[in-house]
Amino acid sequence: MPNIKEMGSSPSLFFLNLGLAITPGRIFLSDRMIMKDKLVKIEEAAMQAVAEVVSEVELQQVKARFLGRKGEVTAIMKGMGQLSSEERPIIGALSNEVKDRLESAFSERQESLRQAFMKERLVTEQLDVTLPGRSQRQGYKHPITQVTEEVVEIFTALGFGVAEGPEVEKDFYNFEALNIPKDHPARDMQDTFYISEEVVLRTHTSPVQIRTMLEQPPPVRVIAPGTVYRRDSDITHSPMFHQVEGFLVDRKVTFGDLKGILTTFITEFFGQNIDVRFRPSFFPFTEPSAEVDIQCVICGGSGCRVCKQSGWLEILGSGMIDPEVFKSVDYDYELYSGFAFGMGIERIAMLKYGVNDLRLFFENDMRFLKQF
Ligand code: 2NL
Repeated sequence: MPNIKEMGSSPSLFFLNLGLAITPGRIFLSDRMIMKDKLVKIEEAAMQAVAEVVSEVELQQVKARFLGRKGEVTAIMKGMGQLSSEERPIIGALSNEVKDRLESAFSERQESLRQAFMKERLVTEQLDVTLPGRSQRQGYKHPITQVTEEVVEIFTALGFGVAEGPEVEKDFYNFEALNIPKDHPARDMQDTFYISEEVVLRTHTSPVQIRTMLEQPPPVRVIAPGTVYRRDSDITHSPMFHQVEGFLVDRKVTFGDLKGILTTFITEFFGQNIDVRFRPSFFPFTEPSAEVDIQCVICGGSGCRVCKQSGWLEILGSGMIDPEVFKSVDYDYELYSGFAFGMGIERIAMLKYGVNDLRLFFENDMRFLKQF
């Protein structure tokens, strides 16, 4: 911007339209000419900038640079107050023309950018609606979950409820209330994960049933599926595995009821034609106790490696609940009787599906898991 004040209040009065003034010793461009020249240059620069922008954002920046509040054209217009009254309308008209031309150049460019953008989108966002769909890989429930759910379904159909409880359990619920004496090998540090002297990782889901009996009076029939822990690890043992236990307490419950319920469960789970036998056994929490075998699902009973030539496979433990257990939960053992049973999910899953290595259930190899 020319310094107008330096040139006197109205120097251009003496100038010709040529825009040149001849004063002794110096040639001045008139203010008008300087302004006009500047406007021409600004317009040229703006037009070029408009032509060069490649996006609407850039265009807005260019617009701000020339027509914005602090823009170059705006500055000229603001500076007009200092022009003479003759010059002001001329420069004023000129700058308005420049401003109008720039504004239309901006909107034209804006429109052309927008159209170019839309054209590009039509190309880049092309969608072939005739392409075949991309198939989503199907997820599966883990076989242990599937088998647990199947067992739960069979027992709920027989009128059993389902109970759950903590995996970190007090010694009382896991051992003491189940008539497992202090010197019993199951309590050994070698066999049980101890959190503290009084707290263990549950070694079976029986503590859930103890908690159930402490909470509700007979009649009661409940199963307790869940994760359990034992310090054991080889081809047939995992330190973490799964169990379903169950029990039923009422008046006049007999060993016949136990046999009926468990035989029903086994034939539902393994098939109607399977042979079942009850074999005397011992558990601290049941008396009498029985282990339940099924005819070997591998050889059909003729004898093989899996059944160790016996023709039979052990699949669950059971028995009539020991009166000592009833004492711990304050059930009247003169009035009530009941049976209980427990089975390992991995074991019955292996037998049902012919899996020969327990560890396959914990390796999460999709080639194995996909087969269920
Ligand atoms: C097995 C044997 C069994 C039980 C679990 C039980 C629970 C209570 C009271 C009495 Cl609260 N008994 N449970 C009874 C007999 C056998 O499991 O071989 N499990 C894998």
